[in-house]
Amino acid sequence: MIETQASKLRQSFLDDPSRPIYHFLPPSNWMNDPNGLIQWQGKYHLFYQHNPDEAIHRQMHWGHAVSDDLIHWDDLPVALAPTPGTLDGGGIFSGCAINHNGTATIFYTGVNEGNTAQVQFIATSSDNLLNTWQKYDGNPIIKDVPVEANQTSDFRDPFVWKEDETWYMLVGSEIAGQGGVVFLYQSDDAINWDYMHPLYSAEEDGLGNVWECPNFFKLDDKWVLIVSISRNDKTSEVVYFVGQYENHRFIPETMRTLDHAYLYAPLTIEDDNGRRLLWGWIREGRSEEAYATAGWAGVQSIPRVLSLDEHNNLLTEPVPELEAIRRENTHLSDFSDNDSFNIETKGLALDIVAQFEVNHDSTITFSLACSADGNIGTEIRYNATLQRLTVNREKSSNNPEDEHSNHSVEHHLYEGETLDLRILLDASVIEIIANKRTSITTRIYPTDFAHNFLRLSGNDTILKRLDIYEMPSIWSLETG
Ligand code: DQQ
Repeated sequence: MIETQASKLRQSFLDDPSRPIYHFLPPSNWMNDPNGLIQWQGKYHLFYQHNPDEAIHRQMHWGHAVSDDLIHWDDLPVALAPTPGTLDGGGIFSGCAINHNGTATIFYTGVNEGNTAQVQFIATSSDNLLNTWQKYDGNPIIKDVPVEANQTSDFRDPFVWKEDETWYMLVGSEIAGQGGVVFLYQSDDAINWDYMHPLYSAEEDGLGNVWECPNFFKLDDKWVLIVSISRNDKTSEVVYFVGQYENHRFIPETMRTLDHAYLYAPLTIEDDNGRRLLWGWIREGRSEEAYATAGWAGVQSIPRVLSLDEHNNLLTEPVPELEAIRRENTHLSDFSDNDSFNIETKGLALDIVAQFEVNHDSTITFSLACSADGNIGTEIRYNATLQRLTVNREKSSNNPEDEHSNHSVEHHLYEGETLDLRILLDASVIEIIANKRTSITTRIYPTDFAHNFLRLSGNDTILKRLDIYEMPSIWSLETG
């Protein structure tokens, strides 16, 4: 019944050219952060910040979907809804899930109706599909913001892990006048929690006001702290620190940006194969009016496998499971030319894998989603002289209300390295990952598109490999 309703809703958006077909998004309405990721009895469960009634960020619930392969998802009923008149009456904000001695347990932030307090809640499920959840009678399990925060309104997004027999929790917050912080708690039973101290905090301005959605985990022989930085000027950024963890204090060695555009509030889990997987919310780049009218907003990234290199770079790669759904392939290798190569494809759903040998004056440009008259198109360009990767969205659509700003970041190649690009284009979504370490995830809203092009220029710029796969819809829907 629920599934039928969900597929009817999905069906109703089939003619919307901006709606992705191989990325996860809810049947309709609003979605933001991934929540409560857990592999339970072999199946991957994705919960997500969701407004089931409209396509705007209001009255947050946890939506729910389940998958066997990380790519195809079945919609399940909304997992958690606010209880009016209680401390989560204003919304169920972000959090995580754990296996607590065989019981699936969710940790989330409850927001009261006046939106003046954020407190930590738990809920448990006793059915195998995690369809139904019971909020714990003794909620909230953590009510007061540590005094040193010097503020009482921002305190959210619990992230829980186990070391030996002890549970630890991070909660994102702000130390007023100083900046973002992640507070550390410990517990023997995952219900009663003792505050310890900040695991880490911003030591200077510029690292944001509130740190949201913390993640903390060991990767190889280092520890990684990911925080989503929210600034009072409404800008935001996801950063990761790599360092050491001693005596329950984090000592960072490096800090870098995880994504240079729209990917926000990521959440990670370790799956049964021991892989650390990351999902991130890809926000909209069109006006609130446009997405509220469209009836849907927000997309999840394709889950990415994380690893570290010897330079403390956090490497991200779309899960290999994505490769199993690839369709027609255009393959080209050892092509070096100053001309442009026209990539003929039927739609706007592509997985592109490209490798180039570059020289000091090489320029490599993909022009995607171009209209037949050439007036519309989005350029992804690597300039080897400047060592910069740029996404030019000035002509991405002809709607001035859409965001048209460019993203431009340094991308240095190490000695002897080729330029390796992975580009996932899916209607309005573009995920670009260069050499696994520079990520630009953005949105475009063309309504008129016919071609894609690749152009190489400069001496000795060589295309080593280009594979362009057309991608199918992950939903079984009937097309007109
Ligand atoms: N989104 C949630 C919060 C989180 C923010 C609310 C990050 O829990 O801090 O929808 O996007």
